[in-house]
Amino acid sequence: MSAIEANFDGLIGPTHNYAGLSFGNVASDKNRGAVSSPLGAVLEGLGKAKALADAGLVQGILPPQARPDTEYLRRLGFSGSDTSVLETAWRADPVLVRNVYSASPMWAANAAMVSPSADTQDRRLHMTPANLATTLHRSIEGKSTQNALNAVFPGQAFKVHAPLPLQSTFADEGAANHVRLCAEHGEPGVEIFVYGRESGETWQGRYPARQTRESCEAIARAHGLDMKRCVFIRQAQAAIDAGAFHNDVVCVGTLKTLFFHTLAFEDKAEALEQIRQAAAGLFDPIFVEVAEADVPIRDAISSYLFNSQLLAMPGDDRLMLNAPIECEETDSTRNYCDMLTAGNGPIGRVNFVDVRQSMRNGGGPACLRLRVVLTPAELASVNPACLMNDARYETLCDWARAHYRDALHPDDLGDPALIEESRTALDALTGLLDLGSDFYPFQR
Ligand code: SUG
Repeated sequence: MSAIEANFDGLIGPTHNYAGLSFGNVASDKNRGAVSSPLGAVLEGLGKAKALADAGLVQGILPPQARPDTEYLRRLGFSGSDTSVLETAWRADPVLVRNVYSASPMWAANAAMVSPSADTQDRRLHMTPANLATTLHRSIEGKSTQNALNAVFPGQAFKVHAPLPLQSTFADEGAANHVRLCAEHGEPGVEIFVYGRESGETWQGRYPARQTRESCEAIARAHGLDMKRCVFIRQAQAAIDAGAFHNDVVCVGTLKTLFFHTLAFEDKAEALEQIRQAAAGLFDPIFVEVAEADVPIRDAISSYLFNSQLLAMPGDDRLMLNAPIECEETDSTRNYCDMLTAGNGPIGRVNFVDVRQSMRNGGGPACLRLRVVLTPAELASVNPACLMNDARYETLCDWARAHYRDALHPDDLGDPALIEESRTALDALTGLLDLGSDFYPFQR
């Protein structure tokens, strides 16, 4: 068996809600104040993961983080019992409380940048948790992500770094701004880092550029990558202004294929040439470029066509796009998908998947997963309780039904009962995923 590309999905936490926290994320803004369904969301996510496991892909799970993050509120001067910390903070600043309640770690594409061992100097699999410095609610994720990755990927085969310094110069959003192309997963590949801005410049955009060139370069260095095989590309400001707050909203790639919107990169010709050069001697990249006339960027962003999982499915000779169901409901993207699969290009099939609960916060099928290329030996080292199978799926669905609310309004975050509810759920989860009984801060 050679190396495979596994998907680790973020298990959606019990406080999933629509607080409108992400400036520049059109869906998050549009749905601010809507009633969410944490139970519906977690079941959608588990369903997506289970379907890929059933089809023969290796599928893992990353645990949610403890929310509310009461430690964060304590650092801001709130004191007393956890309940009174929450109550006082809610009275003083409900928006702050919404930030520490966000279930945003579900978007595992933002958990880390990952370099497979085939690309690294020391032949270990390197991961750098994202610091998510740009948004308040996500900037609290990095350290806990590091702990989670250590629990899921233990042992010498893996090198889990600390997040980059939590500073605007090193703003980093993880694999959502990273694409790896290769001939075979286990062979050396080309690592493409996409950044929105350089730290020194005065950003003129309508929305924040969340990734800096400096953070990309630091990660490439820390992972011990061969710089000849690394490409640093600037995301188009037009794409960010249209709502592509991560590159994976307008671009996805796997193996030799890069699927992207024509407006994704600031200098497209230069970007493609750099990729060709970095791949020279390894493989010829295949570019599938989607024209504005076929899919206007507006539709690309509302339907999340490029936030699909691009997958080599067992038994298929062409790639499959695991696309949000919104792409079937949008005329331009549905027509484009029909055209794509009728042609003889590298993408031969499109499957539509319903992850609407996450989509309403700007997270499609590709946001929900972290891709990790694993050799057989590395796969054998992964915490087996975090891998999806029939029994685990049933157990996790039962667990969610026992603990999750069916409806949650952002105003419900002021309800002190939610603290205990969410802790009871996560405490039970540590047993199911074999994370140890001191995994979460509230357990220690
Ligand atoms: O960072 N939404 C996330 C969506 C992340 C999508 N990930 C990728 N593209 N890979 C974000 O903007 C919204 C939370 C709220 O508004 O309540 C949020 O954080």
